[in-house]
Amino acid sequence: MENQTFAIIKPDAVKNKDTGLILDRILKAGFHILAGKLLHISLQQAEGFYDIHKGKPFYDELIEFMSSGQCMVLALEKENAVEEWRNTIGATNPAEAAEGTIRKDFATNVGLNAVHGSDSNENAQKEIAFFFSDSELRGNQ
Ligand code: IDP
Ligand code: MG
Repeated sequence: MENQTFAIIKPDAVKNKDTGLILDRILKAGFHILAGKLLHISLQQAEGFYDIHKGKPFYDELIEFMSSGQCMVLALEKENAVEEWRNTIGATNPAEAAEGTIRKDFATNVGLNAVHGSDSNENAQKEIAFFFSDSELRGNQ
């Protein structure tokens, strides 16, 4: 589906009490929140979710960070959602993120970078299915 993407408000942002401000950015940017919940994922879940990064130098640090505290997972809807959300969050490294992006305003560094965004429609669907059940994704229908 081209109108859906998957987002995470990462543990750094939740700890910093930025959840509300980031949800506000999401809504003001025109996304509809189809589903969302606060979770504290296990190391094993983080490994499964970030399987594509296995072997990279930052992998161990990444999965430890992602399982270090609560995060908020979100299924978002908007036309051209994947690209729109990537534009809203900005570059992976906040030092390179454009003005007004979520990472520019809330991230600490390239690892602790406040939010996740899917990189393709295919991965968006996989990531949504990783965290949400059918009933959680039913919305108002
Ligand atoms: P993305 O989140 O912008 O799609 P990816 O390259 O897919 O970036 O990396 C996934 C996550 O891994 C990043 O969001 C960040 O938390 C972490 N990460 C990426 N590159 C580095 C790095 O060089 N050092 C530490 N952590 C990194
Ligand atoms: Mg990525």
